[in-house]
Amino acid sequence: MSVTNADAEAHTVTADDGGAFDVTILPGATAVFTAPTTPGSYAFSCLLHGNMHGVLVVQ
Ligand SMILES: [Cu+2]
Repeated sequence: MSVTNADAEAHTVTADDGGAFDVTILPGATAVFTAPTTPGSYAFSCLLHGNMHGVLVVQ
C-alpha cells in the first residue's frame, strides 16, 4: 500500500509489534510498503514523533 506525507517533516509508519512494516516517508513524498495480509488491526507509530499513533486495518 502507499502512504503520502503532506507535512513538512519526515515521518515513519512503524508497526508497534516491531516487524510487520516500517517505512519512512520524507516531506511531500509517497512511500510504498507491504501491508500484512492477515486480517486484523495493526497499531503503528511514528518513530520520530512519540505522540503520533494510528491503526492499520486489514480486512
Ligand atoms: Cu512523525
